[in-house]
Amino acid sequence: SQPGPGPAGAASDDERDHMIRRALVTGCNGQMGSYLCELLLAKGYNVYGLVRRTSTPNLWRLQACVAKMTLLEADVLDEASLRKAMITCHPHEVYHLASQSHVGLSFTEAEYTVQATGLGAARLFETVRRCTPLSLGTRIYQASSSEQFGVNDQAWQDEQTPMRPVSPYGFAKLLAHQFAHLYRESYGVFVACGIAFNHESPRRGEDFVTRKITKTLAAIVTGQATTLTLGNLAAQRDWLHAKDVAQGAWQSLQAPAPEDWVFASGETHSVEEFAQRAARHAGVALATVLLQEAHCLRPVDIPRLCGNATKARTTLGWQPTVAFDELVKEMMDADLAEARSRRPVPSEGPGSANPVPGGGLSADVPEGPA
Ligand code: GDR
Repeated sequence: SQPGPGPAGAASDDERDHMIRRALVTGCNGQMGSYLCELLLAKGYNVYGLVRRTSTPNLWRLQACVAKMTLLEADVLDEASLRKAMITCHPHEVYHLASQSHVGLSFTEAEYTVQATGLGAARLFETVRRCTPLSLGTRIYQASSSEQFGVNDQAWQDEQTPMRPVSPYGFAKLLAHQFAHLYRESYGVFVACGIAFNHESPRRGEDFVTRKITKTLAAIVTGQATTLTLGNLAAQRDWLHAKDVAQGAWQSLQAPAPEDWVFASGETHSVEEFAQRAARHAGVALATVLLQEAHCLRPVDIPRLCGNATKARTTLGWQPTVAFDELVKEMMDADLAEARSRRPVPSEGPGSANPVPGGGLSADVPEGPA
């Protein structure tokens, strides 16, 4: 636990700086942010989480750790708020995860995506450069994305693969990635870029395809939905567990120099394959519930992504710990458990002793943008 500033023998600020490292996590309440905060707390860091003020609190993913960390309110679109957060915590390590992270949505909110995901990162790097003491040598992790590669005909993608994104989200992430290189090369700031392939878990947002599949199948099993509506079933993605990417992010900031790192499983599976495996695990005949609809298709979609993480494996000793099948099973099991706990209990007539807390789920799981 953290040494308190007692009167006698109390640690000076300097001594404390050496004992306890401070980490600032932007987007701490997102999927990867929550796993990263847990990991940093377990390693003894003083963890500060940056959250954007919203009218409805969105901290459910931080249940296990929010009491042990400090939340700071700031927005990557607002420089003054970032500056205030940076001066409050003077972090040794900054993990920049905050972003508009939905590829499908970026086609309809392109300008906002470039502002938040692209320029937001540049704003954060500049704030670190200006507001943290040079002696601290603050290190930054930039959450780069496999979406930056765009459509390419290579069997796999690594740190050297040319990036030709095809979505506004991909452009915005590439902009942030290039700003990271600029701060690294022009100002000597330690900015490592983790080029993460699709990372999933039971904490995944419900509009991403894996979680949409497991959540809807669970609703079908429990009689709360009848169909699963998807877009491009043929798209192939390299899926890994979000906690493995969190581990890679931390390792990339412990490396001797700031570099780019691919975090991927090295396997690729189609959306249809993910849905098949999840359905088999849930005991649903996929063909009887699956619908393909045009509104779930994107104007352009990358047909195939498969990462080569040899550099991270050999240099950092990083490796994914959760195989594809286990990932599907973990997500499916979590959604089945959640759906069963919410299943409306059959009414025994007026004054039933079994009211449904929160009213249960609506008839169909709402669909987000593809
Ligand atoms: P992606 O993830 O765009 O790869 O970006 P997503 O899960 O949204 O899509 C994966 C693939 O599934 C296809 N698809 C659908 N996608 C959604 N969301 N909804 C559908 O109904 C649907 N039907 C088919 C998509 O077309 C796509 O081919 C994710 C995000 O987490 C990014 O932030 C991150 O940077 C990258 O992964 C790596």
